[in-house]
Amino acid sequence: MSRILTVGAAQLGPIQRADGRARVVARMVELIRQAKSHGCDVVAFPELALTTFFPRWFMEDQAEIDSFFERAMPGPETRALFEAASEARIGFQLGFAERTEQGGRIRRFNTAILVDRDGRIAGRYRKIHLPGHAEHEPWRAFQHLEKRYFEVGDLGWGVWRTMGANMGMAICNDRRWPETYRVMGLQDVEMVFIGYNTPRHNPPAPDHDRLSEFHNQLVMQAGAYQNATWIVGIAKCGVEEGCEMIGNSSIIAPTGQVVAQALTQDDELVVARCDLDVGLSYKRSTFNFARHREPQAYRLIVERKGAEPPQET
Ligand code: CDT
Repeated sequence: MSRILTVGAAQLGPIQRADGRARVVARMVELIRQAKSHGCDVVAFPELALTTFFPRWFMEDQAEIDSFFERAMPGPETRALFEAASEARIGFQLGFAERTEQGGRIRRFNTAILVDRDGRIAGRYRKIHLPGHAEHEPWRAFQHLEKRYFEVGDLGWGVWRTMGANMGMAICNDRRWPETYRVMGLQDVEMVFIGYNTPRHNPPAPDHDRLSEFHNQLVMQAGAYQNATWIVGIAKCGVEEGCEMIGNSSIIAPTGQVVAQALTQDDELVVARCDLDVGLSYKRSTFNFARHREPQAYRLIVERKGAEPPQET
C-alpha cells in the first residue's frame, strides 16, 4: 500500500518593500485556498516569505532592520495564515526572519517552521549556511548581507515525524551543500522543504549567472537521489526592487526526477501527489546507509573547514 502526501509548493512572485505583511499574507491565503481545492495535505512557502529580500540593502538603523523581523509566530499579521491553514486542515512550511530573546540577549535568525494541520508548530530550523558578506560592499550592484543580519542557526537539521511523514527543512544556500541533505538522510528523512531567494546575478562571480537555474536543479535533484527523499524547492522570484530572482520551484522525487515545476515567476501553486514509499527501494539497495557508508573514511569532512592542497612530493 502506498503512502500518498499531496504537496503544494507555493511559489511567491516579487514582494516590494512597500508591500505590507497583510497584503503578502492575503496572497498566501489565496494559495492555501488553491491548495485546498487540489486536495493538498501540506503547502510550502519560500525563504523570508513575508517581506522583500531585505539583505540586498545595507542598513545601520536597528529599528529599520527589525521592521523586517517577526517577534512572535504567529503574530498579529500572520495569525490569519495559521487560521486559514488549520481551517483547511492543511499543514504548512514558512520561512521568515526571526527575532527572539534568549538568556536576555536578542538573537536574529533566518528561520523556517513546520506547522501541522492543527496549526501547531511541529518543527523549527534556523539557516546554517549564510551566504554573502557582513560589511557594506558598494561595488556590488546590490548587497547580500545575510552574514550581517543573521546569526548562524543553532538548531542543526532536525527531522520531525509529522503529518504522516519524516519531514525536514533547509533554507536556500543550504541546498548547495551535500552535508545539509546527508544530516537529514541519516534521520531517515522522507521530505525536505527548501525555500529560496536566489538573485540571478551573483556580483562576485557573474560568469555563474547564466547557469543559475541549472545549478538550482543540479543540487536539489542530487540531494533527493543521494538521500532517497522528496525535495520541495520553493522560490520567491521575479523582479523585486529591480533585482531579478530565479523561479523554477520544483517537486523532486527520491529518484532524482522533477515531478512538477513552476512555469511563471509569480505566485503559483505547484502540486504533486508524493508517494512517500518511492524512496524505499533506494534506501534498501544503493543507498542502504547502514550497509554501505564508511564514516571512518569521512572524518576530514568535520575536522577540516577549508580546502588545503597536498604538499608537493
Ligand atoms: N538566500 C540565499 O541564500 N541566496 C543565495 C545566493 C547566493 S549568492 C550570495 C543562494 O545560494 O541562492
